[in-house]
Amino acid sequence: MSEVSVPLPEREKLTKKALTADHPTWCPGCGDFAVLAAFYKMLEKRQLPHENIVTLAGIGCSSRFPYFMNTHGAHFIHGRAVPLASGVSLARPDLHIFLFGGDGDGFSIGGNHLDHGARKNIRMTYVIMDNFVYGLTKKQTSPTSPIGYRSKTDPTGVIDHPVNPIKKLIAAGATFVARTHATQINHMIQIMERAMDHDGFSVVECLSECIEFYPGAFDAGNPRKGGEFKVIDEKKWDDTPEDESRHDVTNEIAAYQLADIPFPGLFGVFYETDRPTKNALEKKWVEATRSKLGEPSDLELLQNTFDRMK
Ligand SMILES: Cc1ncc(C[n+]2csc(CCOP(=O)(O)OP(=O)(O)O)c2C)c(N)n1
Ligand code: SF4
Ligand SMILES: [Mg+2]
Repeated sequence: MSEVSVPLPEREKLTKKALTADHPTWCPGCGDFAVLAAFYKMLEKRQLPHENIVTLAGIGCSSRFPYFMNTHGAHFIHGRAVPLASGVSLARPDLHIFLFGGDGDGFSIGGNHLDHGARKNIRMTYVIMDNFVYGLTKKQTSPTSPIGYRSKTDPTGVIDHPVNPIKKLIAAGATFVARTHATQINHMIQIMERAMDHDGFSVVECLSECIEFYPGAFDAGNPRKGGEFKVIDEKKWDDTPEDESRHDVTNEIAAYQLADIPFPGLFGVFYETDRPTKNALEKKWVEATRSKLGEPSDLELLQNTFDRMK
């Protein structure tokens, strides 16, 4: 009998409309709207298979992100987006895993998970929407709140030294570390795209203003508000004398030095390196073990495990 080939239906174009779920519930003027808009635009540009996109988050205003995306997704436990994403990424390497969340979610309660996801270099793209405050719970000090900021937990002004997200992420072992600003839409798209293309744990700190509890926090990095948006001048490797002074993104020490420039600092890619992902290492190990055992099926492996417990 001859085989009948059934033509696959034409794939529909991935549009903002197709990607949109609920209408965002953020306060009017919140920087998070722009991050969402940049993400829509990046996905429209790249036309990833719709069914392969996963959007995950912890808890916070920024972490409401997955509600507004018509993709696979979950709004998970506060600070636990990285462990959840690690499981999804390792089990389904064919999917694009995107994480969105806040400075509190990422650097406070989730700080330890962030460190371990980074050092294991598990493939995912994490956008930390940093507003220097806990927005959802109405104005507590966050790990990135600057000294002097008056919050409900520091009514006389913050006295604790804030986290430097870029230095923390590089030290933790993240293999792609970048910074952008929610008022710079093209820069956000460009950086998210590069982060997505990186094979490993990629993190983007995106300054995203909380208009309600920290208005004006990032004006110093916004030219429309009299600030300056200074982009990292990356090496082009073009053998020109001016290239000497440009930033080599693989140079960890140079990346720390750039990250030490006082606020509003620089924007762009600080650090990028190639290191085997846990996804690749684990795959190799699983394949070697399967081969040693005579290529059992998943069911046989499960059955053997249960049999050993008897
Ligand atoms: C285990 C646990 N502790 C505390 C909270 C309360 N809580 C919810 S969101 C949040 C912080 C949110 O701040 P951030 O991550 O910066 O997000 P933003 O709202 O600023 O976007 C806190 C403390 C919680 N939901 N669960
Ligand atoms: S409280 Fe702040 S972070 Fe939360 S939605 Fe409103 S403006 Fe955005
Ligand atoms: Mg916050």
